[in-house]
Amino acid sequence: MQTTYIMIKPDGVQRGLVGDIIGRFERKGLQLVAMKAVVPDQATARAHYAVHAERPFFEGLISFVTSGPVICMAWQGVDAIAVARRLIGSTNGREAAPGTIRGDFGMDMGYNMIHGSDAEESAASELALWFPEGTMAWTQDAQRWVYE
Ligand code: DAT
Ligand code: MG
Repeated sequence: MQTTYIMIKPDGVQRGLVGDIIGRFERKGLQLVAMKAVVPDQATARAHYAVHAERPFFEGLISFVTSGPVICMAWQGVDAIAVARRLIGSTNGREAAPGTIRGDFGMDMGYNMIHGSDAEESAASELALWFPEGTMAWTQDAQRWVYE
């Protein structure tokens, strides 16, 4: 079992894609173990993207991701990190495969709607950064909740 950090970026929220994106993770069979909406502060955004600090697009990326609400989530499942990256698609929406989130909804490199952790180490550090309060352990059993 793995838990991965997934974040719908400001463009995904602004474009009204939150429900569709979350639905894809739910239908895939991943389990939602944390979720909140926040406007990221500078320090958190810079820590999250620290690996890109020397890249020319870094300042633009920080101003973009701090520009409005994002949806922070933790999703759990077997190989959840790689499974989520495949649902998300490659970085540039114009090249991302149809059927992926970026491939279906995106036309840009920077405005690509969603972040997903790329390895176990980054997932652990991103989850600690965005969810210092921790995630939830719960048993998913849909049929049990159809009738009271
Ligand atoms: P990914 O989000 O697919 O893991 P990444 O970690 O390489 O991609 O980059 C983080 C984000 O930075 C990416 O979602 C969009 C932005 N970005 C990456 N490369 C870029 C570039 N060449 N120009 C502008 N933005 C870029
Ligand atoms: Mg990345």
